[in-house]
Amino acid sequence: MFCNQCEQTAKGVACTKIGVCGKSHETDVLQDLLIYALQGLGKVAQAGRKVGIDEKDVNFFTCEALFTTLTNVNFDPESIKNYIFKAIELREQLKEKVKAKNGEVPEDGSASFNPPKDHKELLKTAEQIEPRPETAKDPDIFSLKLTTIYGLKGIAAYQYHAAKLGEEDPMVYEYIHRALATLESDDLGLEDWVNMVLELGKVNLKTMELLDRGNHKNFGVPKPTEVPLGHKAGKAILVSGHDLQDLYELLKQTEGKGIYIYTHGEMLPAHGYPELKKFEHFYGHYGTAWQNQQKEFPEFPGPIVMTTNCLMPPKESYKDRVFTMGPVAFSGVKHISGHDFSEVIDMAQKMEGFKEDANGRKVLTGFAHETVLSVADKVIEGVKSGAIKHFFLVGGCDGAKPGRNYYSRFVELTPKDTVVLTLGCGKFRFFDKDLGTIGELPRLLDMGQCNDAYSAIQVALALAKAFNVDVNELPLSLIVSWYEQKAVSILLTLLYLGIKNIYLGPSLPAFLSPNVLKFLAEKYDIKPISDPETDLKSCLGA
Ligand code: FSO
Ligand code: SF4
Repeated sequence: MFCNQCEQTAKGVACTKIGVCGKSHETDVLQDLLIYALQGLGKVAQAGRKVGIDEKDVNFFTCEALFTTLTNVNFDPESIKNYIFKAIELREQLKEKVKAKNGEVPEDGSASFNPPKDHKELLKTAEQIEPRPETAKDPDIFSLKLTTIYGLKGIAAYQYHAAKLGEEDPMVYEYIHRALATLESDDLGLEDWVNMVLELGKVNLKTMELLDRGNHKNFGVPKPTEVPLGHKAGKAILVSGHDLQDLYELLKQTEGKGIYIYTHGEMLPAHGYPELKKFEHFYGHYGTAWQNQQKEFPEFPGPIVMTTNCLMPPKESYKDRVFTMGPVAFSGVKHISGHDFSEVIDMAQKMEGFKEDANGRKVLTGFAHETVLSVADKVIEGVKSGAIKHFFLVGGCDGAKPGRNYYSRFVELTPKDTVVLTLGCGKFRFFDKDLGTIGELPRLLDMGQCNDAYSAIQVALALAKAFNVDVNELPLSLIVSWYEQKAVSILLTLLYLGIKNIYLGPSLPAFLSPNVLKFLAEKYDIKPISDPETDLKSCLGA
């Protein structure tokens, strides 16, 4: 196996025997084979577009299948095999439709590839097809191709959620299929691949906008909301991941059943959405972020639903209480089809739940762009009067590796006349810190999930407009933590927007070759984080 798609990759180079995340060799090579099968589907989908065919199920499947290969989503080789064979089935069906319209059907490479049915043969094929640096013709193009694949996984995850909420744009699918179809080509030069990667940032911005619209249309505009970190005596279900629709369906099905619903990890911002918080049994946030699940889940007295990443290999002590959904899977863990939560509800009712109330502290969430911009005049006034000296966006995704306390330390050190915007699971390093307020404005504003980087971008662009300056001239610094491929697509969006001076950590992506890294550092001033004191000083120009 060769996998270097996430920040915790072995030795900062690549996982080659088993994933640090727990992914097996078998799962890894099958995931790469699935990407190859999707390249073929991409080629035929593009041929279809030329004759006016743009199939909804092909588009949605492509996103779900890419999403399933993202870090901490699918550890089940059987499930990945099913995706591979489904990709081939859809590709062949699409070919017939293209032929019927006299379109030209591609048959080269992945477009006519047929995976062997025998498991051993399938694995052998997967091992041969897996992209490896030693067989790459050009290390920089190889690096940009990997960046494209990883960024595509991020876009696909967001588009998957958005599509479920009825928000789609043909340009997103066209890009995904075009990029997939191009991966096999040797015709493109370095500049073409740089452009492909920057276009990815543009498409991801569109995708985050679609998801923002889908979430806000369906569940209302988030409002600042206090979320209890304690629990109530009673039966309990824990929900993790990012999918608000899955949570909504669970809330509907558990209404009046005497079960409290708790969030874990990235589901925390769900508490800010009016259509979700209206459910009285939607109580609070249990535990912290994804990387602590193996410590926190054993103590939770009820079933646990993983709507998306980040799933870690479940310990035996709680494995039978975990349920996966959509693209998430783990061998031997129950998978919910559609939105039928009856087994989860049954289990919650049979279990004891929490014996007594525990009144923990509370945290604030719900500062979406609409909310922050509704007080824009006060914010602008604060900047003009000198009450607000600087904004920091400290967020992104968190990981399990030590050394990530950089972010909590950084936030602790921020001066009292500065505002910290945050999002993603990176915030769990400091989400319960009381930073106080500037006037009525809390100093720590949780804008939501990683996809709500869209909100942060909207706020930054609006401030730049109000002050009539370029976004890079704002008193704003971006301290971005990255872990998996959604963060890759967000980073590319920031680059596409021309945002410079990003402090990136805890380490730089292993899939960027020295030349690509040099190019990014020179063109966009991307800086690796150093220590909080030094970086803070440099942000404040001191
Ligand atoms: Fe985190 Fe995981 Fe949201 Fe990521 S829970 S690490 S960037 O999946 O998606 O912020
Ligand atoms: Fe390693 Fe990350 Fe790939 Fe898992 S996803 S195998 S930890 S690089």
